[in-house]
Amino acid sequence: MSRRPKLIITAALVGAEVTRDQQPNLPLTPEEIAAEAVEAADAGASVIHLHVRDAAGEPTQDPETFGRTIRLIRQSFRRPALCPVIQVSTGGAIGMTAEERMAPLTLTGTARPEMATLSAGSVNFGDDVFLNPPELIERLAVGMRRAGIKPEIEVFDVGMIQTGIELADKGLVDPPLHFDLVMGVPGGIPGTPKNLLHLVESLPAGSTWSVAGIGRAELELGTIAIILGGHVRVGFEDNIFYKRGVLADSNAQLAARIARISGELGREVAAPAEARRILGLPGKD
Ligand code: KMH
Ligand code: ZN
Repeated sequence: MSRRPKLIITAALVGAEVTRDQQPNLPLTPEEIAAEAVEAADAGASVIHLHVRDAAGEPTQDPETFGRTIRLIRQSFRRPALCPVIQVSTGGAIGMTAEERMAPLTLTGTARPEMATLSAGSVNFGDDVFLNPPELIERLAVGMRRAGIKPEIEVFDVGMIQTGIELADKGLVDPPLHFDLVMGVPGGIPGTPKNLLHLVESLPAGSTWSVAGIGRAELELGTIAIILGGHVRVGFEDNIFYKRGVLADSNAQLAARIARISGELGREVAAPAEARRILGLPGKD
């Protein structure tokens, strides 16, 4: 038990699918997203999984909007080391082109992300299909490698772990690999404890992982991940409720609950500098 690393909490603040009608506290503008990121960080989040929206509140991969949001987040911290790891989405929204999805990888300077998501396969996504053909996966991996951005390999079903391993075998992704086990998407692997154990046992040795349980699986699987020594993603992208029938007040409220449970289970929460160490990212001053 004592060998468990500190817990990395990732806050997935906004996503691409959730609307204000469903969750009135959903942050949409760069200012709102940045404020939500700061609050989530105060509650224990050391990684921010970032999507952005356009002026109409629709998902966009516009690099300027990403850049503005990232700078606003970073400016809110006294020192870069205190700012959470910024992880941009290259999943974007269903139907986006490869070019749109690649766009946040072009950010440089103070807007350069440290991580990006890399979805490792296609999956039915409710009534839609989230398309990730092999050529696109490799293109995204190469783009991240060139930009020095660490991929978080998004796993929506068990075969996608093998795809991540093959990317590493081809030299397109550098070990140690980091996986995010997204569980409970309608069409993907169901969010059950048994399935989580199967995914974790299927990971290559030496990798790090987090779980992103959709809906009520967020709390249940997050708690199991704390016990197993994994890491946890929370936030409105995956779950808008605090409990059955009760909407969450904020992403920070969801992060704070996981931090609290982790503390009760004897596992400290990682600060951003510790998260960078655990994930093998370069440190910041
Ligand atoms: N919005 C989903 C279709 C990611 O961020 O990389 C894809 C997604 C995954 O959210
Ligand atoms: Zn996402």
